[in-house]
Amino acid sequence: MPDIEDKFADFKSGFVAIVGAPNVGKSTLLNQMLGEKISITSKKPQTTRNRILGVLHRPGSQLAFIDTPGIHIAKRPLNIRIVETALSALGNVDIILVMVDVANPDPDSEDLLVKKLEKIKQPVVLALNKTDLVKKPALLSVIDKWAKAYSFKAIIPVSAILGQIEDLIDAMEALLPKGPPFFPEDTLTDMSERFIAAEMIREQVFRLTGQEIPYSTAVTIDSFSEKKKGKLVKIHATIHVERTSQKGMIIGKNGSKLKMIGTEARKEIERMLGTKVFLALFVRVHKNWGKDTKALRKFGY
Ligand SMILES: Nc1nc2c(ncn2[C@@H]2O[C@H](COP(=O)(O)OP(=O)(O)O)[C@@H](O)[C@H]2O)c(=O)[nH]1
Ligand SMILES: [Mg+2]
Repeated sequence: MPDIEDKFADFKSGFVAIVGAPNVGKSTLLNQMLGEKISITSKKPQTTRNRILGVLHRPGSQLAFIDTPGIHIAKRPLNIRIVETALSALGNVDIILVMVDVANPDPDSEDLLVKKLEKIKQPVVLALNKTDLVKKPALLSVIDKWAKAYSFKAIIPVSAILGQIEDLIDAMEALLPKGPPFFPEDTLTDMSERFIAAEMIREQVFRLTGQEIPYSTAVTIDSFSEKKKGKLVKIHATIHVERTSQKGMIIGKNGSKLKMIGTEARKEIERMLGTKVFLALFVRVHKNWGKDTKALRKFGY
């Protein structure tokens, strides 16, 4: 029998950090690469707050992606924590994937990013996302601009939403170091279903509420019943807001907003678990939790 070293003699594996400004499509790309939703997305910036791991298994290689919160100039303690989380992902990876939105350039975030890249030793690949929104000549001038800004190993136009991402995956695979896989073949992520369920609730708050509400929201899972064949999974969760006025806005007229958030989140959770779910949502005011370091820890940031 061949021993394990023989079996993986030609195997390639490594970690890839996905970084970029808020809202460029990092989480959308990760979900598309994995063919499954593990990272929440929305039209609003700063949806992702934690480090999200997703593992892509290919015949001769394994790519472990770390989806990061967007890098931006932060002032609030919550946002400072979020940017620290994004930057700390850069140190221990094999490849850095930088993503920009070609339809909505963000010079401030992009300058900050290029400055951070100057200190980096690992290979950096640039993904130019949302090519579905721009015409070819505009894209060519964007490619030209970026080629001058930094010595990327590859610059690849993609459309994460349309799944036009194969060239990008190939480019990253080519840069992987040799080595056996880090994760078993059936591992998609290291996050618990409990954590992803809380994220799916937070995603609907991001999508269905306006103004500052999404940024004042944290979600905790209070109970999560065991998955048993033929049985409903029962989940109790709390949406924490920073002010009493926000509680009313989450609940909505006659509870209509909260009901919508619950229904949409439940559908996503059912898809993830592959079973029917009963989801009960509560709303609680935790005054200014985003400025309270103890609360940040309690909510997982
Ligand atoms: N048109 C277009 N929209 C995209 C594409 N990729 C992502 N989006 C949208 O951009 C928004 C932000 O995406 P998200 O993945 O949350 O960005 P992140 O903050 O970088 O993780 C969402 O509304 C996505 O549907 C793309 O390739 N084309
Ligand atoms: Mg994201």
